[in-house]
Amino acid sequence: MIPADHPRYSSLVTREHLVESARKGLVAWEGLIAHGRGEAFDYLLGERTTKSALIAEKTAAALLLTASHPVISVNGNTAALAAPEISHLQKACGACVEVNLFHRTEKRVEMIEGLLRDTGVEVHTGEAERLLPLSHDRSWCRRDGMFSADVVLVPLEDGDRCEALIAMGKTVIAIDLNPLSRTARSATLTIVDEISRALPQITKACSEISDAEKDRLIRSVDNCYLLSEAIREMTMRFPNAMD
Ligand code: PTJ
Repeated sequence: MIPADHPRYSSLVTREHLVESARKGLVAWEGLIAHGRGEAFDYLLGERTTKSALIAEKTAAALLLTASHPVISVNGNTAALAAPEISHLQKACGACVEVNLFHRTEKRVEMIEGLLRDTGVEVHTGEAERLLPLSHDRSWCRRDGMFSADVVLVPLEDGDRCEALIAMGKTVIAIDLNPLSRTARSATLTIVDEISRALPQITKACSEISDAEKDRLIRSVDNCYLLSEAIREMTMRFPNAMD
């Protein structure tokens, strides 16, 4: 029982939800460790959407809206933390939603697909094949889904699939609170923000940006600049951290 007046109430509720989702088998146990790492970076960010993250979120909307075959990749943590937000984003940008797991079992794939469907997501299913050039189970995907996508949104990713998708010529948008991660550094565009804050911002931008702004944002994508800004936004808080 978490008291509602606890200063870290919402963070504790999220943790309990993830632990419960791991007990059910939807979230991998390793996903709890990944969440802890994310929390640490979010703490440094001040648990807010920064200016540079907002630029990245608008740019992500522009890339998704102008793609010919955009795909949103969903893993256990993403489904547990943000299934309704995935549903809203899919409606706003028309992307295909496909489950792709590192700790893959058929049972987990079915549970995650079930949760997404219950939340209103149109899930891309069908026969998965080992199509991505990876030696682990993230290589499983659908030929007419992620394999043939031009733009892929990968929240809470591990670095090597991101690199593989880039090597395949795809535009990769990562959501990762760690601006130093291999994923963050190898993606075309990285959103350094918490997933449940990032997705609604992308959805909102989908309905707000003009064609001219889309063009401007896409022409000026600079992931190195956005990552260095994210690091600056974290470190500039340090002198005042004890205030
Ligand atoms: O469900 P599965 O089997 O596909 O496994 C999913 C996990 C998350 C376990 C797997 O992808 C993994 O091990 O990921 P990593 O390598 O730990 O990377 C996750 C990244 O996401 C880290 O850099 C974290 O900082 C970041 N992260 C964690 N929680 C959040 C986050 N970024 C945004 N929002 C979060 N809530």
